[in-house]
Amino acid sequence: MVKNKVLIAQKRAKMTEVRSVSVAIIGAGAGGIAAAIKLREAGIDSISIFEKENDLGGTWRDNTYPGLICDVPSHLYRYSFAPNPDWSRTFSPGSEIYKYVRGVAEEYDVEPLISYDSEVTRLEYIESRWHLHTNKGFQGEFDVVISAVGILHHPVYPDFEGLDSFAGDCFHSARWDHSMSLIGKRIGIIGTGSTAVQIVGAVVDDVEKLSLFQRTPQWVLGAPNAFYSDEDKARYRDEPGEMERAYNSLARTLNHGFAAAVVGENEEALMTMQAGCQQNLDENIHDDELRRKLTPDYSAGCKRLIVSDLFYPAISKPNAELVTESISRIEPDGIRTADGRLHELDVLVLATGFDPHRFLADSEVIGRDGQTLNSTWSEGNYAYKTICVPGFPNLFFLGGPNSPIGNFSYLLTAETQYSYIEQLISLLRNHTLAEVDPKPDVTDEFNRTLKKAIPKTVWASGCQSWYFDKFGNIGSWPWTFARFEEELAQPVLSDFQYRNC
Ligand code: N01
Repeated sequence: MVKNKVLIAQKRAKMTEVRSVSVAIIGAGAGGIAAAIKLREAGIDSISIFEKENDLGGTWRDNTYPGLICDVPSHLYRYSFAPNPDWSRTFSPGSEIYKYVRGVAEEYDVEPLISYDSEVTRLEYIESRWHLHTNKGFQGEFDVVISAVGILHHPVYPDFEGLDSFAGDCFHSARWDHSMSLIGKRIGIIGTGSTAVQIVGAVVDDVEKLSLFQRTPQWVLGAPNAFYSDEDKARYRDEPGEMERAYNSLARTLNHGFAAAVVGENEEALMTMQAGCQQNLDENIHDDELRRKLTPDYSAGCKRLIVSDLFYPAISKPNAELVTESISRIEPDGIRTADGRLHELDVLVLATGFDPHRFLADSEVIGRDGQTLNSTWSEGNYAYKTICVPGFPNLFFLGGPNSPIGNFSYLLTAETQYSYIEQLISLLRNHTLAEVDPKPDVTDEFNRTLKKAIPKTVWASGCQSWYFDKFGNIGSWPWTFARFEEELAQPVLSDFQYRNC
């Protein structure tokens, strides 16, 4: 007891020595919520979260399409400080993850920190402070800004001739219209990424006819999605050590197997993955012509790997059709393909993905010397170790350029990045520094090394994917996840430049 009192007194004394800093977080998704919880835990009280929508949860708020399942195993997809014994299945439904993220935010009382419907339109660095403006007219000053705007967030809309003329219901998969019933309708789905594959599996039995418009076939791993029994959940609840062991075993398999394979560090795992996808295709698609159409001409893992044991059985059903003729235009009654055929539709779903390279592109971000972030990134986004950019002091990114965005847990990535950011923030707090940003030459060297590593990744082995930006750069971490954790364990202080208060 006495010892505790001494410790608390010491902690208080220490707290009074530190400079107080205010932090703005942009985005109330899974990353922003984690940052707020951890900042508070570190003793920072002045935290404001700006969220442009009217709810928290990021991707799990936006995506509500039928069949939405996280392709990262449930027990890996959790905050380290909030393990969850109650996941229902190996891969959790999106609604369950939304509930989990919301539950954590409520438990840690994060919601009062959030300003909803508040889009950050401008950030300007003036005399060691970020001047932040929102679309609601708010103006405030902060010592630190953390961007947690997410990655798969800006829907990509295809620009087919006549898209606006379609007479039925038409929406992007991330803007699902739940007011509409699919029962007995003719549905067209454009795209064959994870989203489209999950929708196909979920809706095929409800609709009269399903037409899937494929531009490029994808490799699909057929992992079963088993339910956890009540006994499993009770065991995880009663013996947290066991849940931790399950987590560690999954992390080892994913990070050292799959993640090492896609960056060219585990040839055997890559071959196993390829063989697993091929086997899934061979065993579940019995029609030779359909199998030919569904067979990719690139390596498994080149595009982000799809996990589904429902897709092949669903696309083989008599009311489903895989359309591989290219789309000529959209007409009021449906889609006209290059062979002249009109595919009549009542509903058209654009499962055409997201632009993961936008970051803060919609805000005007003006750095220390008056340069904008958009001009700094005019030939492609880059950062020092995914976290920060020279000339933009005290602006830190969760999920920044070249973050690991393969089939990983974004929560783990964001927490790893956060703890690195927290160490930089403590430099500001403990050493009365006004600003910290990475040195330009060190940042250049980091990005030269990164670019050299890209060609040996499977993503660069001959396919097109959302990993590429418009300049042809691959925006993912080209090394192992273990290296990501190592590089972000502790900042190398000599890699940064500082200014005193
Ligand atoms: O998007 P995608 P997604 N004409 O970009 C096609 C994550 N996710 O929403 O391959 C015709 O993968 C495009 O064709 P092509 C997951 O990381 C996570 O499915 O470019 N087709 C492609 O088939 C995933 O990787 C979960 O030739 C057009 C599709 O649209 C990421 O989100 C669940 C076209 C887009 O596929 C994105 O997946 C679901 C056009 N003009 C998704 N434009 C989780 O579990 C695009 N396409 C967390």
